[in-house]
Amino acid sequence: MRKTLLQPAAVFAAIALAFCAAAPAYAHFGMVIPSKPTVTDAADSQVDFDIKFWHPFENNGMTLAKPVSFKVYSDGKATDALADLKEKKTGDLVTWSYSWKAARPGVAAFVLEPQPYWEPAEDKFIIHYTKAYVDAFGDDEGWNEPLGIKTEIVPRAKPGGVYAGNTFVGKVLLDGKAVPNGEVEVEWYPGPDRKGDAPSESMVTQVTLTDENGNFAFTPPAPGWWGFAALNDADYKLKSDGQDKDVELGAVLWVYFHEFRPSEAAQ
Ligand SMILES: [Cu+2]
Repeated sequence: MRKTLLQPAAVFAAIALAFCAAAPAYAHFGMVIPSKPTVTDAADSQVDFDIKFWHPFENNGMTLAKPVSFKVYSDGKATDALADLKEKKTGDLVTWSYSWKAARPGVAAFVLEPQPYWEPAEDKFIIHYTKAYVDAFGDDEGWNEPLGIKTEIVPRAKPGGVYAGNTFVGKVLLDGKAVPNGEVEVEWYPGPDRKGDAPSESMVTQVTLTDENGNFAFTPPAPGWWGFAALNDADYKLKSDGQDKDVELGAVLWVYFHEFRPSEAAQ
């Protein structure tokens, strides 16, 4: 019994390794990572973004083809900044960068819509609508409004103001409607030059579920960037080699959790 269970898994792993650059069990995440989550100083108002399709905890990934769109939402309007994205290489993979300057107080949301990514190992396409927020000059209002994208995580805790050990709460929307009992994958991103170390594969990608109202809660144990990926099947198919294939729609949100060091202010 056990043997027959193991064999398909081994075959799956071999196939996955052939297509996916790294360990196959690890989850894919769209990534939009600002160089800082909050701008406080006009002399230091430039924010540089690292944009990629990745296995964050393992810190390796896939090539990200030229996105469908990259939008900046601020002051109630969306601006397409796709033309300002710069292609770069991370190892031998294509990733992207983007630079933005905070010009006035307010919260800006940055949203990547990638091209569908065909993942043979999972026999489906993956599209991760990926979002991050940056708040500037003390105005941190408006982060709890849906942006109206295909699928998104709407924060229910201020994304620019959470410490490691705080509970983050988000609401998952698909086509504007709450997703009850939906899966949300969670991964830590150790940073550009590090990779995480977990006791087992099941600890690389943590998983939580939304409640009947589409809300989920998660409490990161450590500071840094944490990604939340709410995954749902699209109500349409895309063709690979003439065959209809499932499409995974991900609503991905990246949130920075600060280290809690209250004594520093007193020093
Ligand atoms: Cu992969």
